[in-house]
Amino acid sequence: PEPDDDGGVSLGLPGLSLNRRDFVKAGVAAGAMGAVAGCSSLNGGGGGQATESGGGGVDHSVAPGEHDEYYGFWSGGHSGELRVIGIPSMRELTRIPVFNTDCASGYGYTDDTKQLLEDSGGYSWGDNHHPNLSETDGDYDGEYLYVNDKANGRIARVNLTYFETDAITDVPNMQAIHGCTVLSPDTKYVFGNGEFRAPLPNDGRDLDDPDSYTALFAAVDPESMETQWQVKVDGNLDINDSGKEGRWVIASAYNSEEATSIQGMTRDDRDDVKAFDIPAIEQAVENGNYEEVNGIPIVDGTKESPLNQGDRPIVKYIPTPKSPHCVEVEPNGDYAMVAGKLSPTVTIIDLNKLPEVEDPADAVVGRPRVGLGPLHTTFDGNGHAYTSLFIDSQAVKWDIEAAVEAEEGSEEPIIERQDVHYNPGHIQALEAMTTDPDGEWLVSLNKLSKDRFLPVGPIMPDNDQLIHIGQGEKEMELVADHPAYPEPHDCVFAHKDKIDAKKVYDPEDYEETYITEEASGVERTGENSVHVKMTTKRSEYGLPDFTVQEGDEVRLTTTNIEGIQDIIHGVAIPEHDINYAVAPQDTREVTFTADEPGVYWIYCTFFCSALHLEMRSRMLVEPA
Ligand code: CUK
Ligand code: CUA
Repeated sequence: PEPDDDGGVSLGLPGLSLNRRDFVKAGVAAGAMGAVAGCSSLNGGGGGQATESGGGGVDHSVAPGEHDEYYGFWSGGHSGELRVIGIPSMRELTRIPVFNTDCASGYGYTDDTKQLLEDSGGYSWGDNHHPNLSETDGDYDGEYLYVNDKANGRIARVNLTYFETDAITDVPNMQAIHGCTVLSPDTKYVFGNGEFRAPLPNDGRDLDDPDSYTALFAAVDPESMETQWQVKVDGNLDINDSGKEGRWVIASAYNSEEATSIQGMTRDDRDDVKAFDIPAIEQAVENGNYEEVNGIPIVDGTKESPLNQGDRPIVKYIPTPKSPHCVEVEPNGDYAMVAGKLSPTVTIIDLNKLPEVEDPADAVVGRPRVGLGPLHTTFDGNGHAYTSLFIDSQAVKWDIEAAVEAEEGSEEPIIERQDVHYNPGHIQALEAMTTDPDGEWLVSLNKLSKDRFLPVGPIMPDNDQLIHIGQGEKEMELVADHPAYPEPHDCVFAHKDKIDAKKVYDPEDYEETYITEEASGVERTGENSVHVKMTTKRSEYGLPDFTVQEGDEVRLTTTNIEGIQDIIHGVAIPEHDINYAVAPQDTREVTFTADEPGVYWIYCTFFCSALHLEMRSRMLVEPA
């Protein structure tokens, strides 16, 4: 695109020109977001091109044998998994399968993990976007991570003692959960934003009657993972974040038109961000002001609801420019930042004013103009916000108080612009979601990598860029490119001292029967079922062989009796689609049918010792 006369961006399409001084008209902008994705971009500061070189003065390397300072938890998008990446090295430390199956660990193959996926809907994939760490007193407590599944309306919990998914809940009445956040300062709830509007219940009624579709906001108990209540609202919900005082959860929203097509969804000029007053909603539930659908109390939070007419509405509707994207609450909990997406501004909502103002629009206290396509904002804890610009391909640093002081639409609060690679989505700084962020490093999660890496065929990696920001007093400096398999959306960082990962399982933490060497053996449990128990250690299985009958249902229980960290054994059974890992002191089970007579060599998939290849057992299946 070439700059046009007003310093806007011509998109090379008749009649399409974005004037940076005005809010972008919705219909035009919807096309513009599509049209300029991946194109070079322009801005007042002289070009949002991906920089040619990275890796300036700041060293982010971590020497061999040294540890990173921070854990980074990356969502894996539609890969269904999470990735754990060390900061600042950007080394991938592990992956945590969540909504997908994973043959390296056996997640989705062992009985318990297979059951977990089956009980939450039996889907083979999910689309996770927003990882959240559990909090106590506004700080990460290292207990759990919660993440949404946009595809199937689920929320999963990852246990950070063992770095494994231990619960997935399929939230009733909701098709797509996009925004996901925990209540701060203490994780009393995990909240999910229902993005897609649908009939309630969605059982075949009102198929083509979009006026009767509903979007829901859900509160899930972080321990039981049961849905406690839901709130019905107008428009689609997008992303959410919690204030710091346990009262407000702010959710961005689009499609106030409640249309079903892009033309309809972009007809009007405004949308309404929702501010959920959590204690007021709890009170409504307690007072019985709800209807129950599929066992869940649903409170009416639509604009016209009686619950929104009194002195304390349960949901406040705050007008913003059309189709905003993310909401992030800054560390002090005073302001929520709503990135404009189609508008080149960030709308600042004063959470302290929210309870007082009669007209929720009066809680808007600032609207700095940051550039084209603002999507996400993060914080360094020293009064600065950093907003990603999808279209300009920049990370923009701005002063929060200056933005509140400045006139609406002013560029004055802008301190600095850092060009990043094409089309950043989320942007995240160290511990930015706590009340005390650490600054220092910021990651820009860019959607495209184009020519930044060796070509690997048409499906290219994303490009996550590491940017040094110091404590916010320094200039931003692009330090590293990091390819990412499709498709991370967001990440969250915790200091290493806040996570206490165990290196060996504690059998007490699990209910499974621990198998000792003496207990190894085969027990017939029915006419067509056997229970095979065996241990693993270097370099043998507790049973050198075992015999079952053709057609038997075989329950195979395996305990790794090693007490030493990092000695993992695998149990692979050819032609039975079975392979799983058993970590030290862990017990895992698989159940399968031995339906073909023959000899099957069970072998270990982890290279565990010099005699790893010899670590075998034989399953002998006798013909019926
Ligand atoms: S969304 Cu993907 S870039 Cu799901 Cu947080 Cu904004
Ligand atoms: Cu056990 Cu290889």
